[in-house]
Amino acid sequence: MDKKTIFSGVQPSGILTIGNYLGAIKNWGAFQEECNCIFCVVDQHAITVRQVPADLRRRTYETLAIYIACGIDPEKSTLFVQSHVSGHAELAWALNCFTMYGELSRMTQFKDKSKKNADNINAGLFTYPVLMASDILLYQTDLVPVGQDQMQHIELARDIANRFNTVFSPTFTVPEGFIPKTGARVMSLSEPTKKMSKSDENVNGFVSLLDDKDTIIRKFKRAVTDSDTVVCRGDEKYGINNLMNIYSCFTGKTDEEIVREFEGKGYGDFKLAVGEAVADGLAPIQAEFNKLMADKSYLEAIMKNGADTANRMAQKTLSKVYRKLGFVGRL
Ligand code: ATP
Ligand code: LTN
Repeated sequence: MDKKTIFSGVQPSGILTIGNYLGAIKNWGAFQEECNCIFCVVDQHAITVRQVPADLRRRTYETLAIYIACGIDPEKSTLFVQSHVSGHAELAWALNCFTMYGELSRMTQFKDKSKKNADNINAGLFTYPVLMASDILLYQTDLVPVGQDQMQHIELARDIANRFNTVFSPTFTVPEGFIPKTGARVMSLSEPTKKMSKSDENVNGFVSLLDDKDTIIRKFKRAVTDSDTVVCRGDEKYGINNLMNIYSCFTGKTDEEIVREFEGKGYGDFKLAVGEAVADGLAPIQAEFNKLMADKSYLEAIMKNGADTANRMAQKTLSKVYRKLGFVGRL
């Protein structure tokens, strides 16, 4: 049987958080042995919100270095930068014409980001899910490992693929989302009913993969919790539920083990333990990241190689799409 194709990406819109790590990147590596894996730094998505150009450029390198530091092996997976493969934007235009205004209006991320960026509700922010569908469909992707918040976009990508396949003939593989059992939705430390986000203006809400140990421990100590004192889950104990999820992801411990470990102890001890577990878990990633960032030419070689491979795959789908649409092939 043919190998399954896996595609995913993260925007270089900030330093990646433990939410991006637990919800997405940490789960990518497991597919590398058996599947055709493609991981992209989606810089074209990032400009739907204003970026400082120099920061965007630096973060594109950083995001690639983080992928590798988190265990993505450039020898096994294709790693590249979205704007290096023009097929993404080209397919997005075609698929825009197969996506309905009403569908895009229902996207939760669009509604949230419109509220946050009320002075810049641009057309790119609105059609962002079409570019994401193009990223996925361009590679005939079977599986898309993402956090919970992206499932709505994947559903839309499926609808667009099915629509195109029905109007013409089977053209796109209809992709499925893959969500981890724990860590699919890491919440903000300062507002635990909100998703942790790398572009949150309150830096205490997120833990970045590059935060040092003292910062990590300080952020967990300040994490908002409830007025109870017992470390256990509860319907309204959003902060503690979140910390238990994070602790479990970094230590592999079950809920029962965590409850037993902190019996008779308070939230303070628990928060400190979570901070230490996260800092210890991130230390090897940070060491590897620093090594990679010191060798830009290595990162550039990976980008170049990845873009060549991705471009070959992308052109195959794109020419099929153009033919079906009735475009005269380039002479
Ligand atoms: P931004 O704040 O710029 O919107 P973000 O932090 O929400 O960014 P994205 O680049 O949009 O991150 O997401 C990259 C991947 O990380 C996606 O698969 C997404 O589902 C996952 N992800 C993002 N935030 C979380 C979170 N809090 N918990 C779990 N997964 C997450
Ligand atoms: N929209 C995603 C990032 C993203 C993505 C993708 C994820 C862009 N293209 C393709 C998976 C597959 C987000 O996390 N905001």
